[in-house]
Amino acid sequence: MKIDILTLFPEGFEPIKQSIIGRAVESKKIDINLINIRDFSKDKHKKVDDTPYGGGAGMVIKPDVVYDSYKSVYEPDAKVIYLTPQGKTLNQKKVQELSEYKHLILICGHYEGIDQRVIDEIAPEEISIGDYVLTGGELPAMVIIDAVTRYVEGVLNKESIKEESFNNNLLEYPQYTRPEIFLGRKVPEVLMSR
Ligand code: 21W
Repeated sequence: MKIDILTLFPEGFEPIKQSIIGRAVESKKIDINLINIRDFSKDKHKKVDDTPYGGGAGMVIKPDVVYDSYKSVYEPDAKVIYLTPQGKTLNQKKVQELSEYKHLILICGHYEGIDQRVIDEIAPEEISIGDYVLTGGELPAMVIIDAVTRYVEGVLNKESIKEESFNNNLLEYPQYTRPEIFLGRKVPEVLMSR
């Protein structure tokens, strides 16, 4: 799976190059490509945002820089997603659905967001990771990559994915290992005969 990330803060993505995802990247199961939206500014000061029409606080990312960065990675069968607090909340079903694509393009917003016209043009799917306010779409993009990568062939073994089958997971039970007694607390008797 190829994952392109359009962002103004590509440095923020160092953590995903670790652990389970890092291994997936090394074994070429996942190809993560960071695109700095700022590289597509035609402005001599590399300006990418401007004040909002209608007034209000903050700045809005200009549509043309986002569109040009998108065109640099676009392919007809790519799934394009805009990460925004206004999006539909991510769940395990959506994660599984996204894992079926060969190519994801994740667009990270910041400030007060991206001009809606370019979003309407290129990304009909808007996703949030939950009802709380973050500073941008970078952490949400990493959450999606982490969750999706687990389904990509070979990253996790098929058994652990089956065993997990999220419903099952929601009813997860507490786990115990040795020692049998810890700070005076015994492992539940029902588990001791197994
Ligand atoms: C926070 C962007 C607040 C925009 C005026 C009218 C992506 C996120 C984000 C952010 C606003 C996600 C507006 C859970 C999140 C994200 C930064 C304000 C715009 N201003 N999932 N409308 N939480 N956050 N809204 O914050 O980009 S996915």
